[in-house]
Amino acid sequence: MSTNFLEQLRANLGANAVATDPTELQHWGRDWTRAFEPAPLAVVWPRDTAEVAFVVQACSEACVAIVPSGGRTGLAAGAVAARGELVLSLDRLRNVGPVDVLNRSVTVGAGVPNAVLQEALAPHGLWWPVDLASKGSATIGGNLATNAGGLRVLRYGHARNWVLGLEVVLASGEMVRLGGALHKDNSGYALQQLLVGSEGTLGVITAATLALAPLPGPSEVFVVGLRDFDAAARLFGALRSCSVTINAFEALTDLCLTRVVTHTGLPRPLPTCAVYALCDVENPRGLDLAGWLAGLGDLVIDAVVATDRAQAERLWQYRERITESLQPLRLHKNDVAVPVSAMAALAGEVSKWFAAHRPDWQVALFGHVGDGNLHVNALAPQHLSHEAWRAACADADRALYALVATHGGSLSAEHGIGLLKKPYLGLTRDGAEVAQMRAVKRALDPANLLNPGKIFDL
Ligand code: 2HG
Ligand code: ZN
Repeated sequence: MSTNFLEQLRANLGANAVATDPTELQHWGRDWTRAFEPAPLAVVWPRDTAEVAFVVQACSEACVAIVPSGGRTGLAAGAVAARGELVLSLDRLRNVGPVDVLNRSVTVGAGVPNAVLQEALAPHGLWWPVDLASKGSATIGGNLATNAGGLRVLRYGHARNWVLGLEVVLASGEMVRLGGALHKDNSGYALQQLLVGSEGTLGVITAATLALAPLPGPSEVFVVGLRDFDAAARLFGALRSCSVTINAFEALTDLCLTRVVTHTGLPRPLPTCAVYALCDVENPRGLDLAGWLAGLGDLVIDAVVATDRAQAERLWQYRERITESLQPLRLHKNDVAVPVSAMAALAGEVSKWFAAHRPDWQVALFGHVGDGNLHVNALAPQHLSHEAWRAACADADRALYALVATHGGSLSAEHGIGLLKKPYLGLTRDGAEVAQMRAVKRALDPANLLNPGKIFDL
């Protein structure tokens, strides 16, 4: 069957639109997650929405499962094809439509990389305010399918706040438009929002009409050395009551900073502290930030305020480059959310748990303090075998999610569930809620062909 099926795809899309070469399968069958071995049937690169619809319809007729694929920078194995699925890459859907400056909107293909979109918008004084460290590779389709967050959620919210309409190919192969270019539309359900964050399980996003924001004004960036996450939360509270607009408020432990310094060769920005906060603010009333920080007494151990754009960009690198600096190591990631007011307590409890139960592990804590989003990256000790490490991580995950649940939190703030977090979804989502999710999935994809086995099993 699969030979005929692939021949049919080749005959209709062209031989160079379908690959079965093992190297290609390895490359395209996975995202940034390394916990699963890719094993796709093939990879296909349709050129437009009509070709996507053709592929989905062919899959529906042949009962071949599909993994929709964007820039594959995901961290929850949402774009991993480990069970003979067809990888449907949206890479060739790179059209950027005319920018409607008055409506502040643009329609773009799913395969447009985030950074390419921002370059196209900049001459109009606009941007799409979803700002990710992985923006060079991450695509708009992937950003929407995973409801990407990133470094400016505190000010602008998640990707879902910035989508007006979607063009989607449903499991049947039918193409539908959900929403349009309207900033106000209360005529029935906002189905485009159901697709956002659905991790490719409800439909294949082929294009999106995005809402745009004016390019941010000049900002000031500073890094502050602190005692702990509690001090970071207090600093955040103090900054919130000043005359500045906070674009981002991030925190990282010294292990993160040390890894970035080792990996990038950048000099340390400050003498060693336990925790650092990186703050990016618009300062329209010209508050003297260095003076304000000095006035905070022993809350602030040390601080550096960038004096020009180049230094501001350098300071940002200590935060933006954490993931790439940790990536070469054997590590296990978590991405949890609690109310902002519980963030410091959670960070303290997590550190204590690891100190008591995994004293020989190094744990890199960082995250978006202003969003209550803590990233927990545990580094594998050399001596542990792969199996022992995975088992120890699974136990640590349960302990972490139990702590998160006591604060009314979520086991994924922004990376999604994919395959990686699927076993734990019920720990922070109510059973009745997950049952409703399954009902939606069955209604839109009755044969379970779109990214099956991601988020939950049917
Ligand atoms: C970030 O905040 C990303 O930089 C990645 O969400 C987090 O690597 C991680 O764990
Ligand atoms: Zn993050």
